[in-house]
Amino acid sequence: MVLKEKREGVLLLTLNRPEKLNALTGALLEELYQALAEANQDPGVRAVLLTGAGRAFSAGQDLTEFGEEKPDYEAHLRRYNKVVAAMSGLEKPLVVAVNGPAAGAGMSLALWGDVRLAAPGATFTTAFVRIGLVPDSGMSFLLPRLVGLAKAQELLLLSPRLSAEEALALGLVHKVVPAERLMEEALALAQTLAQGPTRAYVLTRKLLLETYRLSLEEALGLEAILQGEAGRTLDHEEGVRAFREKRPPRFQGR
Ligand code: LHQ
Repeated sequence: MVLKEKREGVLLLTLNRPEKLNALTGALLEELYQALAEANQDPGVRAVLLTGAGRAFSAGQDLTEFGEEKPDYEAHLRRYNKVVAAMSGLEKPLVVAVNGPAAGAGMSLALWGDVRLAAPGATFTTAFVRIGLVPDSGMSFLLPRLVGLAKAQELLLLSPRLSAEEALALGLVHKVVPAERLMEEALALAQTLAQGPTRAYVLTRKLLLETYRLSLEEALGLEAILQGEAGRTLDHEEGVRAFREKRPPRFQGR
């Protein structure tokens, strides 16, 4: 259900239920969580790339998963929240290649990418209210931060289906890439990040996510703490040395 492939420092994860538009089930979420946990453990993995198999990225929760035995959604969301915690706290940079429709929690997962590319055929719809639900998987947290409150209200309450170009204009994705080049370009980008100062990328994500709950004073304090941490990495030493020696740096992710 989640294909895993290592390619030169990048772990490529592919949501693989193409016949169901990669709709999310408890089992798929668990596999995704395990794959992210493995990425954290594996020093050979310096960046992660997430995409979907077939014509969709992910249609969100598989609406046929439960039948008559519908679980308590509050309990079911623990499975989602575990994945979101693993993505937002991933110790490697995360690139997402949105190859097709992303809906509901599928859209939420896409937005957790540090860098998000999309094919022209990608579409984005929050979908939750269409079936009488509220945003989840971090969508209520991330969407207003990415697009502002007014646009988030529109996207969540009216659930339009945005094209890749509209998503680009809103900042939901960073770049639209022709479909036939999407994976090539996403992989090249992930490999570039994989060769970079990956600790600094991850600490930067942490700072950006924290800004929303910190006062200026606290944010300055956290910057100092994390700069202290970054300043103790070999990558910082190497970056400065390479700058002095006028050569490209060789970062190791530590
Ligand atoms: C699907 C799905 C799907 C199953 C399309 N499941 N079959 C919720 C509940 C509880 C707790 C946890 O959190 C959540 C979070 C959520 O994610 S709620 C939101 C769930 N997702 C949706 O409501 C999205 C529903 N799907 C769509 O809006 C569209 O299908 C999208 C935009 C994904 C794709 O549109 P199209 O490209 O036009 O494809 P389609 O609509 O024709 O769908 C193709 C097939 O896929 C179709 O089946 P069929 O047998 O008719 O070919 C759909 O029924 C099936 N499918 N989404 N989530």
